[in-house]
Amino acid sequence: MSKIALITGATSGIGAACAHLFAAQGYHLILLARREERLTEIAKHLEDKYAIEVKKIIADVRDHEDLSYRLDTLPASWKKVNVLINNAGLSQGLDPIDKGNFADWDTMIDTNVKGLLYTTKIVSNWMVAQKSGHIINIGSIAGQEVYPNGNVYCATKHAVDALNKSMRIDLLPHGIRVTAINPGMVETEFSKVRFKGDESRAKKVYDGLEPLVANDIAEAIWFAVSRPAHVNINDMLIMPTAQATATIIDRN
Ligand code: NDP
Ligand code: 8X3
Repeated sequence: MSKIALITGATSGIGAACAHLFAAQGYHLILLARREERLTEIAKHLEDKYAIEVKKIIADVRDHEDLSYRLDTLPASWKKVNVLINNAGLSQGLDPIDKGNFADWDTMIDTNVKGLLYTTKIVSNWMVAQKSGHIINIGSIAGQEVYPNGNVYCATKHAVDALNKSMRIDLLPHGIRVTAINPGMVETEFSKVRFKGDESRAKKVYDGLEPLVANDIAEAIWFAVSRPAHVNINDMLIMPTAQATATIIDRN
């Protein structure tokens, strides 16, 4: 069997772009997300276009029992995962700490931190057994800086940065590569999700600048993955040219 990539959050944005790019490179894919119809559509399109095989996992990364069950019951040949892309994640709301919403905080922490941990624990066991693999953790500029009202989302991405560094240490004896990819503004469904479906507020985030597109990040991930086996890219911070920091943006 050729190489296998497992991508979480594959129904949209960066995860969907990675699915396309890795399929084009001949990888078989395990695609994971909650929206079944979309995942089925993407899987079928990639199988038809690239003559690869796709396993769909309809799952919520927050539910570790269900996640473990679905991943553990994959056939043994599908557990020979070469690349795990820990991409599923989201922001909910943009409020000062005193106005924050408990449910939003739980959703972000449970998805961005705990979901990433659950997936990593399961898949890194497979990688340890085969003594190889590459884990890509999608962090953010929000994991390098904080910005007004970003509080809990920024905290989750700082946690991803810490976990990326920790994984690199813990998995070192097993020949597993670990890379954080930290994007600035990428126009995906991210802002629509953050503002809970408010499309006009989401659109304003990208007003007057050329943001990154999901494929820019997929290409950076592919660069890291396609280095020779003795090379590990520890992290990459990738910004739109018009964005210097989380908050310093050149808008026309
Ligand atoms: P999108 O909203 O376009 O995609 C998010 C993906 O995550 C979807 O496929 C969604 O699928 C999946 N997802 C969300 N929650 C869960 C869950 N509980 N279980 C399984 N899958 C889930 O956003 P992006 O592509 O922009 O986001 C991808 C990653 O990139 C995130 O970690 C985000 O924090 C990070 N990022 C984004 C930036 C940006 O500006 N866009 C910048 C820096 C980092 P479904 O709803 O079907 O489950
Ligand atoms: C997403 C980028 O700047 O909205 O991680 O936090 S930002």
